[in-house]
Amino acid sequence: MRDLTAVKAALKQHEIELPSWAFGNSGTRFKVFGQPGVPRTPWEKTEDAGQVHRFTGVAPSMAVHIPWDKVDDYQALARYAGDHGIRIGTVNANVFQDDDYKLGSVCHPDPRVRRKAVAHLLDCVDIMDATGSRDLKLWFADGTNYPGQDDIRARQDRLAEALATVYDRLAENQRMLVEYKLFEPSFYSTDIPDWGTSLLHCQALGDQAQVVVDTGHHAPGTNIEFIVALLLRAGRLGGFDFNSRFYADDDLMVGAADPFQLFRIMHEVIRADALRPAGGIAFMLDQCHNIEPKIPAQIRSVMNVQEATAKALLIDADTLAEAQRAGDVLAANAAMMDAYNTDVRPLLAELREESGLDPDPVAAYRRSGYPEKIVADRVGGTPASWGA
Ligand code: RM4
Ligand code: MN
Repeated sequence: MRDLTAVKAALKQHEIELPSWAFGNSGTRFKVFGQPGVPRTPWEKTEDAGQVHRFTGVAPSMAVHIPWDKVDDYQALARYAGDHGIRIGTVNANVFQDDDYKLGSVCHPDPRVRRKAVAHLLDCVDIMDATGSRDLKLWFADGTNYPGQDDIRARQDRLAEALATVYDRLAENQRMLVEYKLFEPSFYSTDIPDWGTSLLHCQALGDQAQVVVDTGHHAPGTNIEFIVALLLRAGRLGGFDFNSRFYADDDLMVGAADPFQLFRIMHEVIRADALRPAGGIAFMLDQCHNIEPKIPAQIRSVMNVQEATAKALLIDADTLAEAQRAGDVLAANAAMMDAYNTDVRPLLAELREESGLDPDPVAAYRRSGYPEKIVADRVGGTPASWGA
């Protein structure tokens, strides 16, 4: 068992980034069920993200998605975030929701469409300059549905060229996070389907290009912590998009489907001493709350990450290493399981009280009056939605 003061200190500095889109309405391709009180603007999303930070104390930034969060004045948005106790985090580019992108964006066979996509990515870097954001997150819906539809190698060449153009535009303190996803919306070939493809591109670009691991973007049964360990070892893990999956890219609350997997991932992060902000890992949520209320779902998600992290911090590293050296399979596994089976909720409640927070963030939010206030205030206008 590790020193509890050290465990608490590590948890206090662990930061989790919220996605602006989690506060808007979302659904499947079958139906979006609207909820009352949903933000209509990026400003209102910022207010809601501020609430999550207010009750958890560890979610001081909100990622934006462009153009969903398009505003006239990004410096003003950054100031507004500051007024609500948070900052604007990662800028997510969106080159998948325009008719032009039917056959892809940066990999599209038509150079005109590629230029348009690259121009958007460069605009996103301008936004980063205005908001003071460190990271540009790139996820491409590019791929093909049918064998022969396009040339796989040529698409990689186009991708490399576009990435290099954007990489050259980054300032020294800015990074490019390259995300991968196994399939969807393309079903035959995806241009960045896995961490290997992402890593190859990042290595060709330079140190400011890093891989981002979205936990929902793998085949069932994939050992994600192995990928995390390898990327950390190579100094190429830029961050996470945390969420849970049962089947595909479900975007459910992190730690809901497989809290043990989250624990194993956090163990690799801690093993690499990458939990602290200086470790350079962006711990982001990438989720949609289709049927559950959004702000408490974000609070719950942050708590789920904290719980998995606390358990991983409780692993007795010396006992584990000793058992591994001795080849004692059962003792090594027991060192992991003892930590995992510890109820860390009292420890986290104590930690929150020490930081002047309510020990039960969801209950405190429910009592705060904010849920009723947004329902009463946010009448009229168009509720924000995934894709708007
Ligand atoms: C993608 C990917 C991106 C996210 C969008 C909404 O599947 O996970 O990170 O921004 O969805
Ligand atoms: Mn993602």
